[in-house]
Amino acid sequence: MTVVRQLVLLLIMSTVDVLGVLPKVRQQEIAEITPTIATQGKTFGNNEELYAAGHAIDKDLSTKAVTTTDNGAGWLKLKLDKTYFIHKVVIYYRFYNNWYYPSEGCAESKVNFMACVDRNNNVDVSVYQGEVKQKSCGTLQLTYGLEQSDQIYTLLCNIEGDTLILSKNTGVIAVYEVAVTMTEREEEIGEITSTSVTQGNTITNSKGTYLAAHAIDKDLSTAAATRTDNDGGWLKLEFDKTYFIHKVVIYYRFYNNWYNPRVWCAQSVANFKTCVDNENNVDVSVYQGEVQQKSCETLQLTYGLEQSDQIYTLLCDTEGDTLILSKNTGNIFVFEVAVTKTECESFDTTKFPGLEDLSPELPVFPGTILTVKCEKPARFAIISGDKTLTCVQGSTFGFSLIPKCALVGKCKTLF
Ligand SMILES: [Ca+2]
Ligand SMILES: [Ca+2]
Repeated sequence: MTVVRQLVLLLIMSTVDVLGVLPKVRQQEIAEITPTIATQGKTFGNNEELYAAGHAIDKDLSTKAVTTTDNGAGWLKLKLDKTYFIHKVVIYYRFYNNWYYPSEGCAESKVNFMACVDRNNNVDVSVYQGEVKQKSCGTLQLTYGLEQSDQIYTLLCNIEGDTLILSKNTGVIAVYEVAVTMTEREEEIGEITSTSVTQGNTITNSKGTYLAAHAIDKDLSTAAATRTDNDGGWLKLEFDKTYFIHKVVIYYRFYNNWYNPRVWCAQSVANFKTCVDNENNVDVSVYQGEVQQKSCETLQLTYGLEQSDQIYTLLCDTEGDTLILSKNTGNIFVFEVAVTKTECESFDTTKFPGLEDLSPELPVFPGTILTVKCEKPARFAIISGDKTLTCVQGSTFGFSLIPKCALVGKCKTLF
C-alpha cells in the first residue's frame, strides 16, 4: 500500500469523529420509499460499527456507509419491498458541520478535502429489476463545494425497479444517506375520490399538457394548469354526493431538481418568485351544486424552495358536493388536490362508565363545548387530539364539536 493511499484511507476514516454534534435526523422526502435492506461489497476496514451498509438508510446524518472498491466490491445495494416507479434518488454525501476542523482528515484543509472528494466521486446510480439493470439514473458528480447544501445530490430515475445499486471501480463509495422516492403520493385519511375534474382551459407547453385530471391522479410528477383568460381560472372537483368536507390538501410545486436549468421557474430564485406570484392567491371554496357554501381560504404560497413548504392544508369544515379553485389573474397550477371528509361518530356512553350527561343531541354547531360530568374519578384521553384530561369526581370538562359530528376526538379510559 502506498503512502499516499494510506494517507487517504486515514483521512476517510478520521472524518467520522467530527460528526458527533450534528443535527441527526434527515428530512423525510415526499413519497419516500423505505428500503428493506442495504448491503455493500466490502465494508471499509471491516468496521461495521462505523461504516455498515445500513448506515446509508438509517435517516441519521451522522452515520455513513463506506465500501472499498477492490476485487469488485465497489457496490452498495438497496432492496425495496416490491417494484416501484422510482422517481428520484437523493444522496447525502459529505455533511461537515465544522469546517474548517484542524485535526480531522478531510476537513483539515481544502487540499485534503478535494482529495477526499476525488476518491469518493463518480459513483454510478442505477435501478435494477432483480439482477437486471434497467437504467443508470446518472453518475454522481461531487462538487468541491464546502457548504452543506452543496453536498446533497438529486438524480432523476423515472423507471420501474425493485433495487437501487450505487457502484464504481476505484476509490471508495461513502454516503451518509440515500433516499429513494416514488411519484405516488400518500392517500389522506378520509379522502374523497372525485368523480369529475374539469378546468376552464388547459395550458400546454414544451413540457406537456397540464390536464385537469392531473390534479387528482395521485401522481406528484403531473400537474393541472389553467390560465385566467378565455373563461379559465378555475379548477372544479365534483363528488358523488354531499360530504362534510374537512380539509383540502394542495400539492403545489414539486421541484425534483432544484436548481434545474431546463425549467424556467427553477432557473433562478428571481424566476421562481415570479412563478409563485403568478400562481398565488387561489381561492378554494366548497360548493353545493352551483351555490358557494364557504371559502376555505385563499392559498398563500410561500417562496420556500423546500419541497416540504409546498404542501398546503386548508380547513373547510362545511358541507358540499363540489370544490372549486379559482382566481382572476395569472394561472392556477397544482400537482395534486386531495379532499377529505369527516366521518360522524356516535358517542357510546356505555363504554365510558366514568361519564354522564353526554348532551346535547346531535347535530350541534361549530365551537360547541359539550360538558361532561364524572360519576367517579377517571382519566381520559382525546385519541385524535393532543390533550389528556384528568377528571375527578363531580368535576366537568369539555369537548369541542364540529357540525353534525359527535366529537372531534374519541375518548378512551386510560385507567
Ligand atoms: Ca446515515
Ligand atoms: Ca398529479
